[in-house]
Amino acid sequence: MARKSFFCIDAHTCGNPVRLVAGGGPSLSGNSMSEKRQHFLNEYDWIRKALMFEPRGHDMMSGSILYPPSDPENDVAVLFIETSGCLPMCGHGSIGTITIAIEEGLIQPKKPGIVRMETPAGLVLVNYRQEGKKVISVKLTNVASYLAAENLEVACPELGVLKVDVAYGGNFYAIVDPQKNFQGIQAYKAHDLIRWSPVIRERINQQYTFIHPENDTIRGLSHLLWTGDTLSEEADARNAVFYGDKAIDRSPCGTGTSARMAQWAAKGKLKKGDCFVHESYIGSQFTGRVEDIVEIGGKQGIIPSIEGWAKITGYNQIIVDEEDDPYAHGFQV
Ligand code: PYC
Repeated sequence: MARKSFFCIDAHTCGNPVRLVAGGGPSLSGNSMSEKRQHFLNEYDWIRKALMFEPRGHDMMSGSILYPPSDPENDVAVLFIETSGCLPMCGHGSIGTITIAIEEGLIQPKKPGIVRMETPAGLVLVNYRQEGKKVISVKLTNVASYLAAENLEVACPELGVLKVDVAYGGNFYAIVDPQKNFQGIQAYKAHDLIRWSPVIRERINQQYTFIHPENDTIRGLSHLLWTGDTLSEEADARNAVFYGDKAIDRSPCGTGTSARMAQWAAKGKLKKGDCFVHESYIGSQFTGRVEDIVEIGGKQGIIPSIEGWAKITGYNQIIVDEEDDPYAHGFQV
């Protein structure tokens, strides 16, 4: 059938888009969300491209599809779809997805206020708060996060050689802190970061290999987290997270916040129980917390939590007609 229809519920988490595909998603096989992600990537990636890229989406577009959990103890499984691919884990995507799923009655958690959510990166425990029908906050207790490498040197166009740390928080992040050749995000425009980031990402991936110690389908540096001065006094830190080919996260980025907390914990700047308020490029905030210290792949890591909010923006019946529309599967410029 050439004409496909997807019922999507659109939202944003602290400014960044979340498009939950509530109808029309494909059935996937596999014994875990990680295996189902591989099935999707092999056979259905056109759905991601059609719904995320222009003309139906845009550079920042990000979304999810819900599946029944593989373990009946859990409440739901989530596939993340984005302009950058199918992320193992997405923090802002999870906060938006849970907000939509609860407000719209798409899932019925076994215990009100708690969702056990399977993701390709592992189990994420979600606590949400409601006022009436509205979900007012979502807290994710994320997968184990750790600092993978420190002080890697990479040449950045225009800026020169930069030192970066690489940390995992559900995706691998190169963290660029202010230093001799980089003054901090306040000193540059978003389009400068967007111009430099893919070059740095490619150079780091050519020189170094990052593979998750417990799941080798999670590999490669996908995101950059540039840091700089905060806008508000209550924030501990601010970031501009680059993803895909042209996106700067409008939210403080859940997996990026987890990676940065792991970096700070490894450097002794955060300890168990400490909170960490992370500010996005546009000034929206997530509250993070170091919930626990754990071992992962022979390294000391943390279990971070991230709390934020999301708002539903609309209902969207999206048509993808391969026979009628030359841009049915989207395009990138
Ligand atoms: O919130 O984890 C996140 C995320 C990843 C990419 C964009 N946002």
